[in-house]
Amino acid sequence: MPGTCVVGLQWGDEAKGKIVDLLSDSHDLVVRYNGGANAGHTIVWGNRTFKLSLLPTGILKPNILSVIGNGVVIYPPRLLEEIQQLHTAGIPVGKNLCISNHAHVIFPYHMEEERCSEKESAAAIGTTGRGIGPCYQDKANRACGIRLGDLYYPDYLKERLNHIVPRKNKLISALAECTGVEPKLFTVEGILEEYLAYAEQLRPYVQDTVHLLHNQLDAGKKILFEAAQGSLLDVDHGTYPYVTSSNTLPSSIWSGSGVSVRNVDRIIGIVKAYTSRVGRGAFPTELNDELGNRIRTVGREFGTVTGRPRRVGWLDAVALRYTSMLAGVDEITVMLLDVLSGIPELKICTGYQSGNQRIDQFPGDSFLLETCQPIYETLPGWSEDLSKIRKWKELPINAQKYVQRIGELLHKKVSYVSIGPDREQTLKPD
Ligand code: 2SA
Ligand code: MG
Repeated sequence: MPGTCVVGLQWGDEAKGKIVDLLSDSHDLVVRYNGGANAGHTIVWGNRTFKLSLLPTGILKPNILSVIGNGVVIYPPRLLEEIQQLHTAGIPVGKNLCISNHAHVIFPYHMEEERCSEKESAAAIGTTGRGIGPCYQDKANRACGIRLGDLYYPDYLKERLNHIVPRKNKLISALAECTGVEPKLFTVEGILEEYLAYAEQLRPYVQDTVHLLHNQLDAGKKILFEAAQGSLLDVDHGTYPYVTSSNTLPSSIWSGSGVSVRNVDRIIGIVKAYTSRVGRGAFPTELNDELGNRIRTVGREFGTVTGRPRRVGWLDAVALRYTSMLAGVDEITVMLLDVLSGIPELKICTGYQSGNQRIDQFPGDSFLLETCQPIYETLPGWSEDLSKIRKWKELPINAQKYVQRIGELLHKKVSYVSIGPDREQTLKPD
C-alpha cells in the first residue's frame, strides 16, 4: 500500500502541518523522520491551537499511529511537556505514539555546546539553540552519541556518561573561552538521575519502530511521512552552512525511518505564497522594507519555537525549481495566499543576475547565492479579503493567475491552495 510524503520546498514554515492534518484522514500512520524540537508546527484544531515541535501532527487523532523515527533527535523534557500539554487539553496520548529506540537523545550539554559556539561568533549559523547540531554531530562521531534505547540500561548509560561528560565539560570550556561566555558545566550524577527519570516516563512509547512500520506496511496500512524544516535547510543540498544538521528532503525517509522510499508514491511539495527564512544565510528575494514588515505582521511570521521574527521576501521560483527537483515532488500546494491580499503588485523571482551573468539554476553554494540579484516578473495583485472564500472559482482572478503562474514556473500541478488556518479555507484548483 503506497504512502505519501509532505515536504516544505523553502526554508521551513511553509504551513506543512495543515496539509499533514488534512491528509492524515486518508492515512493510518504519520511518521516523523528528521529534525527535533527545532521544528515548530502550529495546528489549529476547531477553536484550539496547538504548537508542537516533536510530536507528529497525527497525534491529535487517536485512530492514527504517530511514529517518531530513528532519524529524529529527541529532547525528552520537551517531548514530555508536549504529551502533557495534550493530556491537559483532554487529548490522551497512549498506544497511538511510538518512538524509535534508535533515535538519538539531546542532553543539556548539547545545548550548552551550541550556546557557547553560537554566541556572538562570526561562524554562528543562527540556530534555534535546541542542541540539534551537537546531537547529530555526536551521532555521526559515535564516541559520544546516546540513543533512546540506551537509557534503559543504567549501567551502560553510566559508563557512557562517565566517558562523555568530562569531555563535554572540556569542550564547552574551550568554546566559551573563544566566544567569551560564562560556561555551564555538568556532572554525571545529575544527568544520570534526570535522564533515568525521563526514561521511565517515556517507557510506554519506546520501541523498535523499524519492525513496527514494516508490520504495518505488510498489513496494508498507509503511511504519511512528515518532513521537518524545509528543503533549503537540507544539510547536503541546502544553503550550506546555513542549514540544519539533518537531511530534510524525502531522501532521508529511508534512513530516518527504515522504510524504503519505494513505499512512497506521492510526494507533495508545500510552498508558501511568498518566502520566509529564520537565521543567517543568503536570501536573494528578501524584503527589508515596509512591505516586508507588512507581510511579516499579516503572516504572523515569528518563530514557533524561538519567537524570532522571520525574514520575509518574494516567492523565488529559481529556488523552488531546485527543491521540487531534489524532493521529487509530484504536485504542490500554495499556502498563505491570503497574506498577499491588498498588495497592488506581486513579484516572482524567475532568474538571478550575478555580475553580468544571468543564472537560471539555483547555486547550491551559499557564498555564490550571496552574489545573486533577483530578476523579477511582476503580476497584478488583488485587494479582496480571501478568508471567506470556499471555492476556487470565487477567488479574485488575479489570485487565480498568481497561483497558476507558480504551477507553470515549476511545471507542477497545484493540488491545494490555502487561504487561512482552518480546514474549510483550503481550495482545490479546477
Ligand atoms: P538548527 O537549530 O541547528 O536546526 O538551526 C539551523 C538552521 O535551521 C533553521 N531552522 C529553522 N528555520 C525555520 N523554522 C524552523 N523551526 C522553527 C519554526 C524556528 C523558530 O517553526 O518557526 O522557532 O525559530 C527551523 N528550525 C531550524 C535555523 O533558523 C537555522 O538557520
Ligand atoms: Mg515551523
